[in-house]
Amino acid sequence: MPKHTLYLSRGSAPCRAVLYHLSRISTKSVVTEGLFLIGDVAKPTAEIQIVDVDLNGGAHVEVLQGINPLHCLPTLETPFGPLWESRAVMLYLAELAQTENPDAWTFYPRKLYQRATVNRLLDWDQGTMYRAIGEAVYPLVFQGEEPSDMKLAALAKVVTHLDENELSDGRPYLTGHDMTVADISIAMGLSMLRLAGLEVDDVPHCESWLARMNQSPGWAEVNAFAFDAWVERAKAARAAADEPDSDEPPTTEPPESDPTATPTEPPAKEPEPDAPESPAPAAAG
Ligand SMILES: N[C@@H](CCC(=O)N[C@@H](CS)C(=O)NCC(=O)O)C(=O)O
Repeated sequence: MPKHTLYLSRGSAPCRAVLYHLSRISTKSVVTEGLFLIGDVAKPTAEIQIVDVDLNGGAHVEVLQGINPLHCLPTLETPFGPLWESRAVMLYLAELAQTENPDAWTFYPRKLYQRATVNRLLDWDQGTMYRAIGEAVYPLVFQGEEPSDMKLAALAKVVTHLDENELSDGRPYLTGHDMTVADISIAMGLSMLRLAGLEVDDVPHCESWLARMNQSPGWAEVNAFAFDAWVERAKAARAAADEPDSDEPPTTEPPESDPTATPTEPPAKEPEPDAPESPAPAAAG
């Protein structure tokens, strides 16, 4: 049986996207223990084992560095070689599961135009949407730097695009009736706004879609593992910084002893701003 190892940090949005997708396409998944089976439970065709990496120089970081020259998470070790970039990992896992699990087709549809639309949304997410989120959220969470009006405007623009152009006909999911990897990747990215206490106003379709995603089977479980606690710590740090006699910036430090702790530095690979003060490119219309 081909064995795979998925290296991740459970607070990170791209890692949570892969973990959630995996939990939905597996025939058996034990999210907390980090074991996933693809195919027949009695005779699985693939097994995926999760390894929690502490990017602050702790657990398994040297193993990761030996596998992935960029040492970014998530990284999937396959029997054929290593694979990284969360969206590519999700598509690999979708293909892996599809031969055995017909339900897995819905997450990466077979029909030509639907599949191309999922690819379009993932490209837009990687190049535009998550970049705008990261530029507004990461400096605030890690350095206590308030996002500039330009960054907030860029963030509002991408979320408004989703609301007005992708979801305004009331469709339950971005490509229609079924949840795909595009919904998972984009919604997990948007969850990062919770970390910074940021909201975008007047996006009712987007809000209903996000509420639907939040209520999906297993969504809360994946976020509960490390992300929800991180959100609470970030909230407490902001509240402490707002105290009248505090001059501390509201940054958050996950406890060092937490093996699933989220990195205390902004991710090196995502977002990748060209220039600190330039807004994300205009959202695709
Ligand atoms: N575009 C990548 C981004 C991956 C990324 O930036 N991961 C962060 C964790 S959220 C990371 O590994 N940062 C540490 C590093 O790059 O060394 C993806 O979607 O997988």
